[in-house]
Amino acid sequence: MTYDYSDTIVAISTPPGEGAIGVIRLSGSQAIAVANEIFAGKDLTRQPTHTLHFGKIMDGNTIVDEVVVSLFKGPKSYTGEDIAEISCHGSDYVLQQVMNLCMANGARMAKPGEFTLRAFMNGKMDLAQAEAVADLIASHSATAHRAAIHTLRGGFSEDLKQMREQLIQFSALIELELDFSQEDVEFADRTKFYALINRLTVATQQLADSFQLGNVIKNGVSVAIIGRPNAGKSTLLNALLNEERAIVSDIAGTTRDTIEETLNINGILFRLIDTAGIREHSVDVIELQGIERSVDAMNKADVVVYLFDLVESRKSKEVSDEVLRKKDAFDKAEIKYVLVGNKVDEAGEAHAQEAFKSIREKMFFISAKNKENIGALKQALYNLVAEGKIKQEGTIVTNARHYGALTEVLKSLIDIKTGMDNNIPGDLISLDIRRCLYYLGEITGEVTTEDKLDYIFSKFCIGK
Ligand SMILES: Nc1nc2c(ncn2[C@@H]2O[C@H](COP(=O)(O)OP(=O)(O)OP(=O)(O)O)[C@@H](O)[C@H]2O)c(=O)[nH]1
Ligand SMILES: [Mg+2]
Repeated sequence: MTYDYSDTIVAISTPPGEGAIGVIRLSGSQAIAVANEIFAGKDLTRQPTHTLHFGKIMDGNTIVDEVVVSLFKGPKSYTGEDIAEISCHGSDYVLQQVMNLCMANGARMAKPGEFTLRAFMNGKMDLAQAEAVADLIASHSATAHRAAIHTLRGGFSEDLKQMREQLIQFSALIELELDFSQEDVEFADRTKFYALINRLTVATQQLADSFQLGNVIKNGVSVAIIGRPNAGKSTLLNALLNEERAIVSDIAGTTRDTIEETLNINGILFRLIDTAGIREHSVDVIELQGIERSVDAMNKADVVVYLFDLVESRKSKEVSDEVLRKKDAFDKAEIKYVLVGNKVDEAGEAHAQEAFKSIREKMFFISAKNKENIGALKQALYNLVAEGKIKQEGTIVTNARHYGALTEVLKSLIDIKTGMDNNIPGDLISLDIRRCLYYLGEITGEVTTEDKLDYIFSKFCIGK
């Protein structure tokens, strides 16, 4: 696909379904003229930019709707082109009619993300910022929102720009040396260059490291609640959600399939998964399938909540032995986990403290039924993924594409350093510097291809 910006695009920018208002957005050189063709009211082509106009949308002699049209003339608009936004009443039928009229008058239906693509092409924002627009629209929690706004406002781009500029300065000096290679001169101060490469390596590493958290912020943290039948897993899910979501009963094997619900803790989204109780000797086919899914959920989860019944552990030491075995297994497999003893209301705090003395600091004793100590458990889940890592300022990389490019930047920085350690010739170092600059530029879109852009923007919604 090759991009053609001479035409005018149109899309419904509000979500489908009934609403108080629905917005049709037009962008391109003919945007205002097209709106004017179907608008009964003032002559829109003669109105100043950044103004609102009340009038009717007409299909011949038929009134389609009463609307307000907003005008933004390029370059001071979202896309950098002329934009007209028609705010209609939010009926799917009305919006479709207005869309059809716009297309009958010369506008073309926009592709997904095409408004933002045009904004990028017209230099209104770089690629990292454009991608943050999609993240912002998709953000469902405070931290995801904050990360997207930071990138959208150019925070991440600024970090990268500074790195690029410093590197370009040095690269120019080294290339200058190459021009004078006969004379054996050094324009680029190697000590300073070394320090720069070290600084850039640390900064890139920090950005790349933030992706682990960024991924959590963007996609949420999956938490599998596992344990024997009747431990109270479904009761715990309900207590965490504060609603009666899952069926609870004293029949072992109540939950047959996994149930997933989201919970926001301090601005981070957790996906809680209640599973079927795992017992070793089941013969029930459905239960076995449920158990299989539980194990699967556990293996895929970011965090495991291992729940056991303190009443049972008071009866038999076998239960606490199993808890200790699980703990060792989790530690060995480097799985993030919390061990939770349930039914402390019935078993008594004294038993709990005594039976798990050796690993006390790793444990929580709760009553899921009476919602005791649930707040502390929530805080523990939050701490497992976010403690000390979420700051109010600073960039958190949430985009896998950016992370991939940062990894390449890091590799080339290491190559530059190794090259300098081994006194390799300037022209080879210069190659590594260019590779580094290339990947830095790839993030912000200074170097890109149409295929890449197609791929990136195809994931946007239509109308943005
Ligand atoms: N005393 C007491 N009973 C509880 C507590 N939590 C759950 N129960 C009871 O334990 C029984 C089992 O609870 P569920 O939540 O269904 O247990 P589960 O782990 O989901 O069980 P399965 O789905 O069968 O694997 C029910 O009768 C609950 O009322 C608690 O904190 N204290
Ligand atoms: Mg259950």
